[in-house]
Amino acid sequence: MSIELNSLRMRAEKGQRHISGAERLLSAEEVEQAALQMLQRALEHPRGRAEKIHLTIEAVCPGEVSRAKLLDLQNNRVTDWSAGRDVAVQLLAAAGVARAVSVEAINRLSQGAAPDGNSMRGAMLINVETGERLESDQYRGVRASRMDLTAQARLELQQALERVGLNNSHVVEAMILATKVVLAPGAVAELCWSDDPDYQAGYVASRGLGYQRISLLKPLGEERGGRVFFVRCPGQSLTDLQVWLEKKPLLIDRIGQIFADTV
Ligand code: WAQ
Ligand code: MG
Repeated sequence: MSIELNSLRMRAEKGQRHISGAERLLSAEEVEQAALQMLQRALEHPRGRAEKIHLTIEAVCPGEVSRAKLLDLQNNRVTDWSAGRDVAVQLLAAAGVARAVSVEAINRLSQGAAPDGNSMRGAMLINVETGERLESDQYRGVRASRMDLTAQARLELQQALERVGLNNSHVVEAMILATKVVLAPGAVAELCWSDDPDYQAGYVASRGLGYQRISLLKPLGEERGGRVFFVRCPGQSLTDLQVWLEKKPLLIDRIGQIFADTV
C-alpha cells in the first residue's frame, strides 16, 4: 500500500543570513504538527530568532518515492577539533578523496564557504578528481531535500541512539540526509559539521564507511559550518545528481547498526 506523502520544508533567515532549515516527508495527518514544530524551531534557534521563515508543503507523487536503508553509525571520539579534522581527512582518504582535496575543502568550510565568508545555505559540490567547486550559486550550493524516515524506523533509530547516548535531532536529521547523499549517482563521500555555535560534532559518510560521526570538528562558538558533497564528476551530468538530491523523494524504512563507541 502506498500512502500520499507531503514534502514539508522550512528555511529561516535573519537579516540576509540563513539560520536554519529542515526537511520532512509526511502523511497529511502528520504535516500540521510537524509544521508547527518547525516554526518553533526557527523562532528559538541558537543562531538567533528568525526574521523571515519560508515554509513549503508540497504533495509528492506516491509512485516516485524510493526506499532505502539508513547508513550504519560509528562514533569516533576525539579530544579536540583539530584531531577531529585529522580523523576526517583519514576517513575521506579511505572513501577515495585525496588528502589535498579534503584539506582544501576543510579550509573552505572553516573560512565560511559562501563568497561573503558566512556559511552557505546548502552544500559545496566538489569534483573529487580536481578539487574544483561545481555549484552554480556559491551562496546556496546544493540542498538535499525530500527525504525522511518512516515513523517506525524513526522510533527504532531513536531507541538505538538512546542506548549510546546520541539521541538528538542533529544526529537523526544528519543520518537521514547523509543516507540520501551517499546514494546519489556519482557521490563519493560527504563531510559535514554544524553551523550551530553550540554544536561541535560532524561526520564523514560514504556508502562503504557508513555514517562516521566525529565528536568534535570545530571550536565552541563557531558559526561557520557546512557540508561538502564530493562527487566523481560524471561524464553523464551533474543534473542527475542534483535531481536525485533535490527532487527525488526518499523514504528510509529500515535502520542500520548503531555501534557503541570503540574507545
Ligand atoms: N542540504 C545541503 N546542505 C545542507 C542542508 C541540506 N538539506 N541543510 C544544511 N546544510 C548545510 C548548510 O551549509 C548548513 O550551514 C550546514 O549544512 C550545517 O547544517 O552529532 O546540525 O543543520 O552526529 O547546522 C552533524 C553531526 C550535525 C550530527 C549537522 O547541520 C551528529 C548539523 P546544520
Ligand atoms: Mg544549523
